[in-house]
Amino acid sequence: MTSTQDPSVSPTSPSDAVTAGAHATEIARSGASNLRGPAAGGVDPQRVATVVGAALEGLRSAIREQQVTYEEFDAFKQWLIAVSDTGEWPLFLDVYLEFEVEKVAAATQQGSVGTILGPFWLDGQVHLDSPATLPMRDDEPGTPMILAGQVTATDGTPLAGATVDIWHTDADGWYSGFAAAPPAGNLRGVVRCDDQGRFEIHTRKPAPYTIPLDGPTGQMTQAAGWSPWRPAHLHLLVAAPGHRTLTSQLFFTGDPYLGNDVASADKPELTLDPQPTGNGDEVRADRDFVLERET
Ligand code: MBD
Ligand code: FE
Repeated sequence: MTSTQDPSVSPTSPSDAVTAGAHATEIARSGASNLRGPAAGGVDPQRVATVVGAALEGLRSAIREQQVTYEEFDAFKQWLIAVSDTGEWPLFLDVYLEFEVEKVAAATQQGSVGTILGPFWLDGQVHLDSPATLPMRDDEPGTPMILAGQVTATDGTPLAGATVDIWHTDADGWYSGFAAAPPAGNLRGVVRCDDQGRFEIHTRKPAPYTIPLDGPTGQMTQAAGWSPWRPAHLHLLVAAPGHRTLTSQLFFTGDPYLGNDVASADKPELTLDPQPTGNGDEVRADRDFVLERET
């Protein structure tokens, strides 16, 4: 890591790509964010040759087709170095490639549709019993929102031991742990479902999110004229003993960035349409999850 930031400490500048990047890099380096199973341990040389060979051939064919110049090749080198220097590999990889890996994984999975994890999950958050209110500031901005539902197995059996690990931005688009404004643990928690697998989570509606614009991932995105925005989303890990953990996100009807997610992670099945509860400006969305039995 080239940054001198201590990754265990929240960054102090909210839009600082380097501090957010350093933290995400440290988590990825430790393997803590590998939630879909341990590394295969030992890489098959034939697989290396096949996959790395195909990836390199993709780049070589871009050079041939686009007649890439030395000037462009040198700019590419400098950009790659900047991605390392800012710790943005997790951000870049999760924004531009993870959705394709998720599609490969999803093709052999049963139960609820999921999507990518992204770079901002944190381990070790507070455990709460349902109904739960996520940790938040006294004056937490945004529309009060309830997410409620039930976790079942593919045969319909309620999963009593289920947990819903949830994390999302505040109403200004900042993630706790990666930006200065929200305190540690803000709008993050692991909610234990009741004996019928039911959960009810009280939080605030998140805001659309732009990837950091002061780092190489955002700068490349803008240089290409692409949108750096993600639609507002809740991140979820839905887990139960003996079942495959579902990694998902939930989006909101009417969001201006739906269908134009820089991370290509939004899916029609994942859209919520929260309705007023009549309690002030509070809204509520209901969503059930189905988990596949582990084989
Ligand atoms: C995010 O908030 C996110 O969820 C992903 C996948 C990539 C960048 C920022
Ligand atoms: Fe996110």
